[in-house]
Amino acid sequence: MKRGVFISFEGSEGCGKSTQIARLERRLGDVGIEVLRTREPGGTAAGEVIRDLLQHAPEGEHLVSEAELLLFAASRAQLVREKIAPALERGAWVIADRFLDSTTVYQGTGRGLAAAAVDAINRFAVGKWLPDTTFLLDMDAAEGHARAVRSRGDQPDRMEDQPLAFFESVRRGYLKLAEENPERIVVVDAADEIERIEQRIWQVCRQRFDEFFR
Ligand code: Z5A
Repeated sequence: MKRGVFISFEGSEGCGKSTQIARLERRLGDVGIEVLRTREPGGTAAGEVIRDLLQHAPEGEHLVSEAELLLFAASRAQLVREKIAPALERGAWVIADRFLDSTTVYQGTGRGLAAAAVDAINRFAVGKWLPDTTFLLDMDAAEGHARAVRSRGDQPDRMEDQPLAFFESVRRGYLKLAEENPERIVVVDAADEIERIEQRIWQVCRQRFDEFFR
């Protein structure tokens, strides 16, 4: 059995990850490819409890950055072994709405935790399971935030409730990561039209993983 393809989507809030993941999932379904779609934090029973603690629960309000990092990593460690690895092993594609790059950038660049520690914890959490390709949906932080507020229409959660400078540093962190990993990370202009972004992502998937479409 051929191992499936592992794709992750990254970017700051409101950049259009959910929109593009739904479109890619539909296109893959149309050609008969099984897809497991995940989101982080969360995606397992334990992960959803961690998500609540990180984003909404009053008990998470005063979490220190180090605890935040370990909770994101714990949620991912569970998701990888419970869902992602078995799906890839049975030949399905996995499309992850955020993966370890989010931790590198939000907890490393954004919160200012030491890059070496973040990297070591990230690697320990995911083991050998790394994305084959990552789409970074890049856009101006203020515009992304405005989009997210328009589509959400309610109060920001704990992770969203940060100053603009935080999201600007997140964007810079992502672009630096893309520069350092040009083979894996494909930067896409997230301010472009939805259909054009969809086409670009599809084209990259067809080219890179041609053997799945024969
Ligand atoms: N976090 C972390 O700190 N460390 C970690 O390790 C991990 C996560 C894994 C998770 O948030 C939070 O946790 C996140 C990072 C942090 N915090 N922040 N900020 P989440 O899961 O609740 O949400 P999100 O990942 O930030 O995504 P989102 O805000 O839900 O947005 P999205 O999925 O990227 O975008 P969308 O829902 O597809 O689109 C937003 C709106 O824009 C919607 O109305 C669309 O119709 C519209 N849209 C989409 N594309 C376009 C284009 N191209 N043009 C115009 N309008 C568009």
